[in-house]
Amino acid sequence: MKSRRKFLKATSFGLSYVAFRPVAAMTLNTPSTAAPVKPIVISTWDFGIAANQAAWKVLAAGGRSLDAVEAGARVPESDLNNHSVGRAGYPDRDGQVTLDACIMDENGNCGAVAAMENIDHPISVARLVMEKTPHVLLVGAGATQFALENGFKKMKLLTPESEKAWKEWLKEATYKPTINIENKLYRPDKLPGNKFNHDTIGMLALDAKGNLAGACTTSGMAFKMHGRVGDSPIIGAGLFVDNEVGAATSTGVGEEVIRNVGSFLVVELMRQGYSPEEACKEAVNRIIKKKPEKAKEIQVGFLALNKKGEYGAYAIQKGFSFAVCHAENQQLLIKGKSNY
Ligand code: SD4
Repeated sequence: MKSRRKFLKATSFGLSYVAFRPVAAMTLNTPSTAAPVKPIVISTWDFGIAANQAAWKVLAAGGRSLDAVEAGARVPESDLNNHSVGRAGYPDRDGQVTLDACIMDENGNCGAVAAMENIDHPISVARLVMEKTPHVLLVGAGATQFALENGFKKMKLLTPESEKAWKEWLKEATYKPTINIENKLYRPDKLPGNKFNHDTIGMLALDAKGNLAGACTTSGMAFKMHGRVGDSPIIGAGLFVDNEVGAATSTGVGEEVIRNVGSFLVVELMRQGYSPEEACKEAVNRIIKKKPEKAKEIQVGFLALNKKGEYGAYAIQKGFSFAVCHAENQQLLIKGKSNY
């Protein structure tokens, strides 16, 4: 009751705040599982706030959660200041920008692209894979070919800023999958949760009809090996949706998420009665338990939404944040709880 009162107070404050200061969001330390609401959209990291706005337009008009998450994920994909999602993402160690994305609807349909080059908006290509092919995942040149055949334009993705960062990295050329190396190398204030932070976006939505969908899109770990694919386009790892139970997504070092089939695990734990936050925490604990020393050096965060509209998150390291958007407050930013 206490936390519900606190939440309501916070959200009504949020409404007026949003009305007068549209560019600023409010950050809360409130428990991340709040009173259930519907429709709702949640997404990883601070920049999820902007992405949520696009998704909200769809949800507020009574639209489908699948359309909402696609619209939302496209926002960071086209943000030229975002170096870990979409067209301005940092390249791999060979200087190639390769993009990964997946999407999943309320009927268990899903589509994905991985290691796709020269095409922006991988989330929309992933949706087309889901809707127009008998397959779930297209990779590399095949994904690019499919996108071109479906009206996408070929474009150079490496921006001058990304190229500069890559050339700087080449001086030492050491790939260390430490906590958001792509940000840490250049600006300490770009660490997770900071206002400059940009990272993989995972987005989950519950529409007015009570249907769930999710999307996840990334340029992957900066300066990865050419051809490396992380968790983000892997159904069950970076994203999973089960319309009977809930949806989950992840961010951080994808290898550890894949090893634990993280998002599927979170959804299955919710099926067993865990709250979204408890389920995310247990998935994080599995990673830590298997590799306690490595876990100290890396970030992985999970975000979950259940069928009732309750949400929660948990990460290995502090600094993980997520954005929440519903009728009462469209710019809520919540500091995720963490093991360390
Ligand atoms: C990956 N999970 O490719 C993504 C990247 C990410 O912080 O979230 N980076 O492993």
